[in-house]
Amino acid sequence: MYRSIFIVCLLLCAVNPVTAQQDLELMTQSEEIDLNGDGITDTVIMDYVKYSIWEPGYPSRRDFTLRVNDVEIESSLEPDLTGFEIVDIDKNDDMVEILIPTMGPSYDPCCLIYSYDGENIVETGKLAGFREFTGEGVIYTDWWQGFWEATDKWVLNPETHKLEQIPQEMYYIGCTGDHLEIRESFDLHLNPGSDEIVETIEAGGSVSVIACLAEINDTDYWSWHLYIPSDWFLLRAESGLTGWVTGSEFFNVTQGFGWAD
Ligand SMILES: [Ca+2]
Ligand SMILES: [Ca+2]
Repeated sequence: MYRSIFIVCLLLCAVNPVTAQQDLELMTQSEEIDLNGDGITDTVIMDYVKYSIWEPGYPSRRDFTLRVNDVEIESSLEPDLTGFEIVDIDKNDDMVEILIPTMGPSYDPCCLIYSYDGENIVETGKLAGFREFTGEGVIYTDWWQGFWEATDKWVLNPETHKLEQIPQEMYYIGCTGDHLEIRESFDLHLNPGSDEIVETIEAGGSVSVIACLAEINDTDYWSWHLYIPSDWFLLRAESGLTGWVTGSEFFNVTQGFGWAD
């Protein structure tokens, strides 16, 4: 058994002479700071792997270990990890937080935020998109959705010390639609899911994209994005009327969005 594994490893090395050991750096970042405001300095240590060259088959470049004093957790985040930052979500409380950022695989920033309650490392939040900290317990995020940005508000719950997303009925888009080309006619509906037609958009016409129905639930937020065909979009016709159409229908008959991931 072990001999077989050894032979396979030798073959792999022969196929790929650049070994993981040559290209990865084991990184450690540490900082001494009072995280929970009890007047006692805490020791924060993060271990992660940084690659100068990464190829399929290498160990994960997403995994990290975070230690605060004698408590340790393991987790992962989209590549590439660059260490941690200390942030202060709410300057009115005694705690500061540990933020682990990445720019994601396609310049889509995301981060994990942790706090320390004196005994445990608590996952305070996991945010996608560009972040704006108010310092008053509120973080705004702008998450790129292919041709627009979804803005969310996150509020720190002082009791659980976790970030809670403020629900919205819909996301504002505000795309004027001047550059859009409508190739086939389609209908605008009174409500999402309604059979009642408000207006028909003819081929060659134009629309503005006002908003997108926010169909996000707590458990699905991280994987949610715009391209789910059942999403409903609120459009404004040239006539001035507004109505709803599904993304799958709208995108099928319209060109010019300039999609970018
Ligand atoms: Ca402390
Ligand atoms: Ca604070």
